[in-house]
This record gives sequence, C-alpha cells and structure tokens, in this order.
Amino acid sequence: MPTFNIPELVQAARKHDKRSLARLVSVFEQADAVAQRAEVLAELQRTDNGNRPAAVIGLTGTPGAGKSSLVNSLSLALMKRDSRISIAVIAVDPTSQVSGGSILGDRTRTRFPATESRLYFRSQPTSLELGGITQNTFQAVRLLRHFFSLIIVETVGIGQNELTVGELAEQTLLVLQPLGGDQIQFLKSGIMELPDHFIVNKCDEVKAGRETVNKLKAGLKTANVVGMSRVEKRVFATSTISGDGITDLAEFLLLAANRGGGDFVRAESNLLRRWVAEEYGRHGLRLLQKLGDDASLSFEARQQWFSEQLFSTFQPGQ
Ligand SMILES: Nc1nc2c(ncn2[C@@H]2O[C@H](COP(=O)(O)OP(=O)(O)OP(=O)(O)O)[C@@H](O)[C@H]2O)c(=O)[nH]1
Ligand SMILES: [Mg+2]
Repeated sequence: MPTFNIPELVQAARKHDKRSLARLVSVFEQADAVAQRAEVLAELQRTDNGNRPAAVIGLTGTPGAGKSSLVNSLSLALMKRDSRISIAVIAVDPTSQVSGGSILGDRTRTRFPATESRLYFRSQPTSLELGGITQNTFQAVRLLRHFFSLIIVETVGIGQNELTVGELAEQTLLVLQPLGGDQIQFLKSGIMELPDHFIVNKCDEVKAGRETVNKLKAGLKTANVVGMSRVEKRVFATSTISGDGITDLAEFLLLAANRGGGDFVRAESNLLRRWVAEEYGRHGLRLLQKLGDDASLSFEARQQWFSEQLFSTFQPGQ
C-alpha cells in the first residue's frame, strides 16, 4: 500500500472529498493495513469535532425487491428535506464480481449526481458464506460513520443468516415485494422476529401490495414481536415509481440520522466473533467464550490478543 498523508486525507474526507474517502476506505478494507488503520483512528480522535457518529441502517431483502431503487429515491428525498444531511451507502453486491461492472450502472438504478458531495457510494463484493456482509462491511462502516450522518448498508437476504447486517446496524429494515397468497404464509416462518421494520415496496401493484401490508401487520400483531432495537415494528408501504410512501420512510430515516449512532462496541465484538469463527472455527469460538472479550481494546488489538491466547494454549506441556 502506498504511503499517504493521513491527516490530509482525514481532513479532506471530512469535507466529503470522494478520492480521499475511497483511499481511506481501502485502508480499512485491507486486512494487513493495521498500522495505517490505527493511525487513521487516532487522527479521527485527535480532530474530533464532537459530531455524533452516523446512524447505521441496514436495508436488506430478496434480490430485485427494489432496495437500490429505494436507496436512490430516499437519498434524493432526504437531501431535499435536510440540507445538512450526508449519506454513505454501502452496497454489498453479490453480482458485482460476476459483472465486473460498476454498481452505479444501469442495472442497479442507483443514480446520483456525481458532484453531490453529501452522498458517498461504495460497493463491495459479497462473501456468501457470511450471509451478505463481510468483515470489510464492518470496517467500511467503522470508518465512514465518522464522516456522514447516515449510513445505509444494502444487502441481499431474507433468512436468519442473511440478517447479520443487524450486527452492525442500529436498525434493520427488511424490503419485501407484494407477495402471492401462499408466499404470505412464509412470513409466519420466523422472519418477522429479526428485522426492526418492514418495507413493502412496489405498492404500485395496489391490490397485492395492500394485501401484503395487511397480512404482515396482522401477523405482527398476533406474534406481538419487537425488533432488534426493541421498538414496535412498523410496516412502510412504498413505490419508487409512484413515489408513494417515500416521504414517510425518508422522515423515519431522518429521525434516525438526527439521533445519530451509538458507539461501535457491540459491532466490534461481533466483528471479532466473526473473525475468530472464520479463522479458527468452533474451537476458536469456544476459547473466545471462555476468555471473554475486552471491549476497551481496538478490534486489531483484540485480534492480536486472541491469536496470542490461542497460541499459548498450544504450548507443549500444558
Ligand atoms: N413496479 C415497481 N417496480 C420497481 C419498484 N422499485 C423498483 N422496481 C423495479 O424492480 C427491479 C429491481 O430493482 P432494484 O432497485 O435493482 O432492486 P434490488 O433489490 O436493489 O435488486 P438487487 O440489488 O439485484 O438485489 C427493477 O426493474 C426496478 O425498476 C417499484 O416501486 N415498483
Ligand atoms: Mg440492488
């Protein structure tokens, strides 16, 4: 990795300079750039302007449900509504590796004016075994939360495994499209518990849309569930074509952005657990549980600490 002037990059990134942001994100996406990450984090702390970190919202759902179209409509609505808002979108895109194309291309329908500095877009290839998000998604959020007021993470998924985006997001919204009669049954099969709120998109298909919304609301009432953020679940009905429901949802996101994000302690613990599972499997996870996890350390320090602990358990004579 070439050497950068990190204070300069951080300063430019605070002004949403896209090249500087991209360089910093790559420092966070590169597993071995440990020292540079530490330097960036220290610089962020040194130049902290007292702003709350970004609220992180997970937008997840089946392929083609309209997540990218929603990101597009919502970002435009939010920027119109609030001149101070700034938004980073991380799209975890399962097909970007295959197509090799830019996520800003035609396929995704996410189109922003290139000169809009309040908006930053990053696409990441997925790793399917981790259910949508990757360690890089955590790392990118860990950085970008210092520069924006709202982060939207778009991931594909619907099952329990795929809702891992909840591990780093303050709130997770599940995007559905109007369902047919028997498909509605599957709503009962456990997915209602995980997301904080639901979006039924494509409600320009009026009848099917209304039916899905009603069934979903009825199901939530019966199950009496609350989301990961422990608040009552809402059901938003939207259409990116007619624009219906976009203002409501944008308003909801604006409230979240104004509240801001919390600290990143829980997300970093989740990241550590993922890393341990990936590197050392079940044995590693058991050891981690036994040893505990010191939340006051940085993720990298915890990684190193864990590797040392693991190594010492393999010492001969023990
Ligand atoms: N009728 C209707 N079609 C929509 C709506 N929103 C999106 N679409 C269409 O649905 C298709 C998929 O939209 P995307 O926004 O790419 O969906 P996505 O969920 O991001 O898809 P992946 O990223 O591939 O999982 C496109 O053809 C859109 O034009 C809507 O509100 N109504
Ligand atoms: Mg998409």
